[in-house]
Order: sequence, then structure tokens, then C-alpha cells
Amino acid sequence: MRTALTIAGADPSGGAGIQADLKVFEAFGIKGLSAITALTAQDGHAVHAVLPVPPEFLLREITVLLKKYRVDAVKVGMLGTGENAIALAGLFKKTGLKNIVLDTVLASTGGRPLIDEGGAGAVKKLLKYACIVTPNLREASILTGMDIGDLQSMEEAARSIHSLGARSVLVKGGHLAGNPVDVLFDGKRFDYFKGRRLKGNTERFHGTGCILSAGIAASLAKGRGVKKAVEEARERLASILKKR
Ligand code: PXL
Repeated sequence: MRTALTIAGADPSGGAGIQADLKVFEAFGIKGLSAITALTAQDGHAVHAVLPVPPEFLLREITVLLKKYRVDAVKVGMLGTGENAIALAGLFKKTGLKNIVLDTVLASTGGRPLIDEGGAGAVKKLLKYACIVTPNLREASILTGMDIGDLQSMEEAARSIHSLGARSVLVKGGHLAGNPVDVLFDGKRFDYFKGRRLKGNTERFHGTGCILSAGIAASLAKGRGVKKAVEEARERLASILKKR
């Protein structure tokens, strides 16, 4: 059975993090494995507290799984600490894991940091292992130091993040005004994925980045190419949002 591993934070409210990722893997018909980077206390609206796992323990969680299972794709989400990011970079270098989807989670929508200070710099060390990286506008702006407010600056940010080592970059336009567009850049060409602006509160959109990146990983695990994986993940996300 095709298998994907999520390396992410735990969300007791179930909408984001490993809980969301495992549900997505199941919906794609693949086996889901998980390694928890941090516990959170949250209620679907706001994150109240974060307790990261030490890097040695995170590596232990993963290496135990890798001894037993063949992993076809990996989704990386919230890391909790820069130390965890650096530990993962070392592991990716050693193991040569493929189809790594990097969701550069830096803060919750409510603004609570989901990685410690300086952690964003450590997350950059993971870019060269990523088959695809999926920053939202705020994260793309932090990774590049650019102001991003329109399609042209999204394209420039995608080029800049690609030059940092990620093979494909999906800059998500959900936080732009108007109907959102996601921009995919593979180093050669741009693809544009247009959506419709949906109404709702933070709870409706909680975990959408997690669901999207997990869907991409699941689709890659099934052997699809990057563009097709983004399409399938977006379709799955749209059907989940319809029911919320
Ligand atoms: O959506 C970002 C995110 C990722 N992972 C976990 C989270 C959140 C947002 O709250 O709690 C565990």
C-alpha cells in the first residue's frame, strides 16, 4: 500500500496538523504515518499553548517508522523549533527520502508563533530537500524579505524561493483581496490555480494549509506529477470546505 508520512504538530481540535493530515491520507486511499513535532493546546479558533518535542525524540519517532515502512512521500508541517528543522535537514540528507512536501508553517492564522525565534532561518535549510514548498503570502514574505501584494510579486517570490533550493514552489494567494490565485513555479514555467473567495470565520479555514500540503503528499505518493498533485489536493480541499 502506498504510504505517506506527516511530520507535523498535533491539533487536539482536529482541523489542522497531524490529525487533519491523517484524514486526508485516508481519503486518498493511502496508508498514513505520523511523527509529532509539537503538542498544541487549541480550540479551532486560537492556539493557547505549544510544547515542542525535543529533536532527538522527533528523530527517534521517524527512524523507528523508516525501519519498518517504505515511505512514498513526506509532508512537513509545523516544526515547533528551529532545532527540529535542523535535525530533519540532517535526516533528509542521510536518508534520501523522496517526494518531500514542505509546508512552511511559521504562525497560526491568529498570529501565534508555531516555531521559536530564529526558526524561520532553520526552515530555509529544508528547502533544498523539498520537491515542493507551499508558503502562504506571509510565509513567502518572511522567507524572501519581499513585500508581496499582487500576482507579479507572487511570481518574483516563487522565483526567489526556487533559487533557495526547492524544486517547485506553490505560493498560495488565499490572503490576497478578491478571488484567490495560487502560483506554481517549477523553475521553468508558471501555472496558475484560480479559486473562488469563500466566506467564513477562522474556524472554517483552520488547517486549510495542512489539508492542501497533505493532499499534495498523498497524490505524489500515488505517483502523480507535481502539477497534478496540486490539482488533486485543491479539489480535495474544496470538497472539505464545502462541508464546513
Ligand atoms: O495551519 C497551521 C497549523 C499547522 N499545524 C498545527 C496548527 C496550525 C494552526 O493552528 O495548530 C498543529
